[in-house]
Amino acid sequence: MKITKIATRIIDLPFENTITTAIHEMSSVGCVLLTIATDEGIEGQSYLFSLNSYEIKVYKETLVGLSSILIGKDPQFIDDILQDIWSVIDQSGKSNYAISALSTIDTALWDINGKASHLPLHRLFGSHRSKIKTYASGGLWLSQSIDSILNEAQEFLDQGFLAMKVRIGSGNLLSDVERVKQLRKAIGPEIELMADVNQGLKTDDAIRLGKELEEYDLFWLEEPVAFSDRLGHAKVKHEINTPIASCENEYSKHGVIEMLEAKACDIVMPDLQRIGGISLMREVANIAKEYEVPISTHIFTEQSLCVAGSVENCISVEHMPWFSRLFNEQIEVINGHIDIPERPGTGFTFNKETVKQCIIW
Ligand code: SMN
Ligand code: MG
Repeated sequence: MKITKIATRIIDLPFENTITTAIHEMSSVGCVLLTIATDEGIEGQSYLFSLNSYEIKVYKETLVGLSSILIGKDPQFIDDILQDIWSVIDQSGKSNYAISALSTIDTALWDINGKASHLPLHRLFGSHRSKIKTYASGGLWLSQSIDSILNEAQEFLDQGFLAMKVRIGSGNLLSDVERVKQLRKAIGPEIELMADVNQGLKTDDAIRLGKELEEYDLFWLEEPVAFSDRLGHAKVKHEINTPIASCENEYSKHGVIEMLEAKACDIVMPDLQRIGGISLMREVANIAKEYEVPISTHIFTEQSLCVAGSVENCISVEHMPWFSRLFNEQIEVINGHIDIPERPGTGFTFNKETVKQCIIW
């Protein structure tokens, strides 16, 4: 098999409302879609996204540039191809754009390999489970009022979720605690509740907040301080009884290893686009396993399911509905779980209508 053609398109998926976290303000996600075509008619598909519009063309050009390495190569020699890309990236200093492009190529190559073997990727890798726990993450934003998050929490329960994540880290301790307190009261003790600080606090304030939140039995407290502050994470973890989740902002396995060595988190949250695609997400899961630390995948719900289905220590996938209209196949949440798709490759293919409606370049 030979790779014959690379196609990229930029689309923008608008949100109904502008939403915020401690550090983000978002009204849409810009995506670069990648399709890798082969002489056997098998196509691999994947995407990357940007939370702001000004970077999206940088991502696209980086992806186009690095993808040109693929032309004429056999996609089944996936490791060799990735090594070629790594050697280019290594020389130019491993920018986050380049790693995102590599990640996207990796995922599309695995998609081809799954389809060529007529296997869903979790079966190609070796299956660990046929369904995985998920939690509602497309809501409970910092920009919403308490009434609005309480209504949304009820909607999540009605949709079949048994876990959900609220954004805090506003800088106002009382208001953060009130959000969690009201939510816990509304959803009851059985539903898992996580809170994401999105790096919004300094260590002492994060410890203070974490202690105040202990009585609301959070399943985890996420990114309490700057992602690169290993020591700060470790101090918060040491001082509070709630597990700490982090690593969504790590662009290499070495960053994750540093976090694990520093005993800085209890749950590793690899992000498909940042960590190096399916290959590196699986590798990082296995590294975390050596430290007896579980993973929970970050955003990229659809395309992370094959990892969740094939590594032993994955406890959940984040349910982020932003990209669902991009795909022909839809995820269903049943009793708080998602079935790992049994379709070949990643199991998700781009919906032509959505692409046509949302294309910007
Ligand atoms: C998050 C990251 C990026 C955009 C929105 C929300 C958040 C998460 O950190 O973990 O979902
Ligand atoms: Mg987060």
